Amino acid sequence: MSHGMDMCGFSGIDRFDEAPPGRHPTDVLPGCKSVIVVGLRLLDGAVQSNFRAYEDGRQDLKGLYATYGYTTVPNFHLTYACYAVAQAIERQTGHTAAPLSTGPMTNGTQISIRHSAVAAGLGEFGWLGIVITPRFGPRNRFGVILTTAEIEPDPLYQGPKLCDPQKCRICTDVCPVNAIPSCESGETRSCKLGTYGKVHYTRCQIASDGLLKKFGVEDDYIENVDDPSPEDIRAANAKKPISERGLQHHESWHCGLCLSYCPVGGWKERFLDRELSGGASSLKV
Ligand code: B12
Ligand code: SF4
Ligand code: SF4
Repeated sequence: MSHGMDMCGFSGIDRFDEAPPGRHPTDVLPGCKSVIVVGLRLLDGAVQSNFRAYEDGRQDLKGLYATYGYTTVPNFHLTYACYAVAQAIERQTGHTAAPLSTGPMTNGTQISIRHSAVAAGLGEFGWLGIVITPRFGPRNRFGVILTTAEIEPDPLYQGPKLCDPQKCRICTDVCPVNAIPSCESGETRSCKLGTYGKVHYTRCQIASDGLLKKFGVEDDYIENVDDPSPEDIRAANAKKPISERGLQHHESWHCGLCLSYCPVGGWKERFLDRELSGGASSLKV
């Protein structure tokens, strides 16, 4: 927490039984006994730039979300906090500690951070497929440290249920590429840690990576918008001029609308009551 984090939780590796091959904590750090997860809230001031972009037509302001709400600063902030925790563990206990990548800009993926955050008791899966916490809804990002030290685990999140997709379907409705199924469709992913909507990730990339003009880029870079393959996404990203790629290998900050409009975590007080958003009905995309 002294490194600017808002949350921290601990899990034993028994909660990762269902991880796919290669993605279990012990596949990354042999002898791993504990998974530590740190979490960072997103700035309301950064999230609201998505409302400026998609309610007020100010696509030019999206750099604010890209820089302070997504991969640039939050991911590096998490990366440095994970590094500090790992150094402290190795210096003070002699155990091994491996801080993991927090996202694409910090070089790849080792294990599922979403599952780790739920396993460490920080929140539950929201229907939108990412982790929602009582204080910030889905507006948080997480970092993971694996260690051979045995640490007492936190209980799984036991507070009131945060997401009821049968009553709320905001994430499904605001998604501009229909990547989040409706609750009635029965399209889910499920494991012992929870159930959530089966998000169509390559469709999400059409919006997140900004592959169509309506997401504020210069051209329509993709034709197959219904069921793009990972290869279609790669080819579309490769067509973009270097001026549209930002600091990352390719952009992926153009959307985030599901995260921005989810009502959990005081959305009304933070955004509607302060007139930072007119609500999902004001969306123009
Ligand atoms: C690549 C990526 C994307 C890609 C592809 C998504 C995907 N495949 O998950 C795209 C660009 C689409 C994307 C979009 C977004 N992302 Co993203 N993304 C990632 C990243 C870097 C890797 C995901 C991945 O490949 N994981 C590896 C595979 C193995 O894990 P998985 O997909 O989660 O797991 C599946 C299986 O392998 C298996 N599984 C894997 N491990 C385990 C373990 C157990 C115990 C079990 C039971 C099962 C299991 O179950 C899953 C379902 O099949 C993660 C960071 C990370 N390392 O997890 C962030 C991450 C998931 N993204 C994040 C965010 C915020 C977003 C966006 C909101 C960004 C935006 N546009 O503004 C959107 C949300 C879209 C949505 N509604 O889900 C955050 C979520 C934070 C949170 N609150 O939970 C993460 C965790 C980054 C972070 N450091 O915080 N993302
Ligand atoms: S980030 Fe955008 S495109 Fe991706 S699932 Fe969320 S709302 Fe849909
Ligand atoms: S927008 Fe509604 S349905 Fe979607 S995750 Fe948030 S609370 Fe659940």
